[in-house]
Amino acid sequence: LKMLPNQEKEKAILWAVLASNLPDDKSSLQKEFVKHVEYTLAQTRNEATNFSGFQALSMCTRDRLIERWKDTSLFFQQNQVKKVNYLSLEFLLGRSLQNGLVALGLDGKYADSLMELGYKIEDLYDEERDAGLGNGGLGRLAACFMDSLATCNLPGYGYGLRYKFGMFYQAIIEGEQVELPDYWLNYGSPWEIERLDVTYHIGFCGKVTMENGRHKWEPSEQMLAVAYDYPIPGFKTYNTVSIRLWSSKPSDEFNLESFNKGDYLGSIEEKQKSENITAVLYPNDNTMAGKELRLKQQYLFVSATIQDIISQFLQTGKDLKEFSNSNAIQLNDTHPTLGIPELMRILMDVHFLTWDDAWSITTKTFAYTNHTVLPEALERWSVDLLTRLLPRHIQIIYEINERFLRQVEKLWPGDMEKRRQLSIIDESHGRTIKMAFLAIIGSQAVNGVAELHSELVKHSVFPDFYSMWPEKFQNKTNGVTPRRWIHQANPHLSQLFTQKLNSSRWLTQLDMISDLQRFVDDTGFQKEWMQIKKINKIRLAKYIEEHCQIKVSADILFDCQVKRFHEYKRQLLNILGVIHRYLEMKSKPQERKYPRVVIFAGKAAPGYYMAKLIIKLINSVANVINNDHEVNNYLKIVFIPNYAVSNAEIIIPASDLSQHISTAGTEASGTSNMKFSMNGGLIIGTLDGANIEIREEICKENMYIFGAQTPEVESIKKKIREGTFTPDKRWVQVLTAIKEGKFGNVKEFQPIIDSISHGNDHYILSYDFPSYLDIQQQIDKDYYHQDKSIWSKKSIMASIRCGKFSSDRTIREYAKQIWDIKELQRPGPVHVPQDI
Ligand code: 4GP
Repeated sequence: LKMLPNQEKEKAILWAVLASNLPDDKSSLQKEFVKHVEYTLAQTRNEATNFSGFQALSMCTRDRLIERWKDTSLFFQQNQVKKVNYLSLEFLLGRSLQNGLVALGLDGKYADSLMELGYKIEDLYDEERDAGLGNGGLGRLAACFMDSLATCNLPGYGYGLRYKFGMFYQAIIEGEQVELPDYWLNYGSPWEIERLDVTYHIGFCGKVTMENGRHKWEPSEQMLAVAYDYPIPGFKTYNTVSIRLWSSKPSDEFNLESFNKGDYLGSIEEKQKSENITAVLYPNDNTMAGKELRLKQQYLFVSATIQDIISQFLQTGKDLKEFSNSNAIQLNDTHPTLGIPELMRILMDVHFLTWDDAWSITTKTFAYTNHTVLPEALERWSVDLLTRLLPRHIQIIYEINERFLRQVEKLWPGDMEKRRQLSIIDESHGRTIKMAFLAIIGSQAVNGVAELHSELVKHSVFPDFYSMWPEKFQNKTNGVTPRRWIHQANPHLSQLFTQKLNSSRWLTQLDMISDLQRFVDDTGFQKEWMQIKKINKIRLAKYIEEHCQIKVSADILFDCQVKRFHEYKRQLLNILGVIHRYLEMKSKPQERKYPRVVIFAGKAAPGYYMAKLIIKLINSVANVINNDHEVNNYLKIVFIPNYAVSNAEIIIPASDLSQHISTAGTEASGTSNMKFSMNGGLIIGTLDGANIEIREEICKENMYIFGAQTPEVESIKKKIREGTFTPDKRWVQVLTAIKEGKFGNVKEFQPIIDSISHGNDHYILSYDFPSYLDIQQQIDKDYYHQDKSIWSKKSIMASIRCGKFSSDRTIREYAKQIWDIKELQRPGPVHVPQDI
């Protein structure tokens, strides 16, 4: 300031005073709130509902977040830090109000202030609709990462798409999944800041010409991408970052052809089509949807994002050759891989860099995270489609491939088979582009999301790439944010941690909770621990009664399997186990002694026939068991509809046991396993994904492991295929019960039976079934042991040894080992010094 001329100095001071420090005494909080009700919503006290209360409180919160966010961005700019740009087609954010208030440290104050105005803050929280801009694990991981970036004071921004229709709403009608559109933006989102000043042109189709020896792409379709910013607050820090989501809009350009034809309405229709591009989230998890619109989404996304990153970079006045010293770009799976040829195109065709310079920048900038080994999820796009939509990009991809294959030739001279296997272009069934290959070739780092998965990525999925570039391959075990998944979801547990540790620092240093191990044998502590579990179970029982009209007792074991429906996740194994339990209880009354409620929740992709049929089977079995008066005090089955972030926050803290039972080697990591464990829910699981690392941390006696291990799976499959494996008789009994029609229409469930009989059982359910049942028996005995401390101790250990699974740990590893970015904390609000 001292350097500025007087007039400028005065202006700067005035701005600083006006812009900083919203007061947070009770009366100011109330004033702000009422002001938003009156002036933003144009409502009076009498009109204001809980929903308006939610809107007004969100706007109060948002004002404060914006202040922090702008200060943080400016601070990062001034310090010229390197930042990460996290590109993800999914951000499963859930609700933001409570999270925002907690981060501001204002949740308690606002609760009091609003109470006086006649509102209960929890009721306002409940008015918020989930932002469901993601399918499952991958999208929720991105949301946890944003929370951790902000909290760890790391310079980073998320980029994504602003879908008008998020993840569909799942209703269960007559036992079947019905998908209803999620019009989440109909009531507006209080969190978004529309940036009409931040728009980019996006082109499609057209032709490529040469001009002065350079390529020039003249797209025949044009549209705009408009930015919407969502502030993401850090916890216990002033730092606030953001996610920038793009929305497609028609551009102002005229289409002269339709104008000439006098086709006015036709030209409007054309323009309208561009709005559709970001209209809907594709509801597929772990599978690719090969639709043209999806490819357009991907390109619009990366084009707007790369243009934005470059434009911000150029504002610093630096030379483009410095680009990768200022920016890292992380690809959350292959969905944003077109960013690689897009950066190449812009560097070469717009900024006239040579191929070598552009390639050197690109490959220093990008890094790729793989989230699945399932072949059906590995993206491939048809060469024809790409050639039509993105004629310049296909040229660049060919060139990348040519140059890469020359390297292959050097390493494996004359080996045509290697060349064929490693080519980005797959010629085997129609010509397709293997996006993962492009991502690996264009990236400086490639990582899996749990140790086992990263090993599979190296040795089974991309072995030749690993042998070419072993140094590129890394592991980054996933994590989850304890702010949402403990503090917000389980307030009583959070309080207990804070009270016993004498500090709330554990919320940003989760490792600290392992100190609580000194209480593990303390019966007072155990009681308190189990009391909290009970409170959470009562809350869930209430939710179940409201949403499923089923009464469950909070005194019995709550067993949850909540996740996307997929054959590899084996919800089918679970329900077959339930049928076995039921048959036992029916035929042997003495077996009616270990009561349990088995809870399912999760969505199936609308086009995934088997997954939907498994949902139907679960509901049919539930219908029979829940209505069987002989056993229904001992066994209940509940299917909670519309699994989403907000009801996960109720389900997870209430579980005694949760199931993570994928076929070994199929679940890349899993993240709900971490959430359940942190909240004191024991895991029944296979040695798959992050289960393995959880077991290492919490010790094997605190986890129920069963089933085949990854190296055995192939030979087991072979035996099953060849008919040399004989299943257990309990397996045969269960299948017979279904075939006899005990659970509804036999014909209807025949495809399920077929999928696990006649040598078909691809996910080896029949093999793992006996060990699954055996370990379930052990669980019953442990849970209902007369020595209650047996279970309490396991539950405590499962939670307090989970420090490793904070996403803060994960994000710091990415920051250090992949992105090379440094923590930088923005000091709190600047008080304007008196002497200026
Ligand atoms: C998921 C994986 O299935 C899950 O194991 C992992 O925890 C999660 O990503 C985050 O890394 N994959 C997907 C997907 O959601 O669509 O591939």
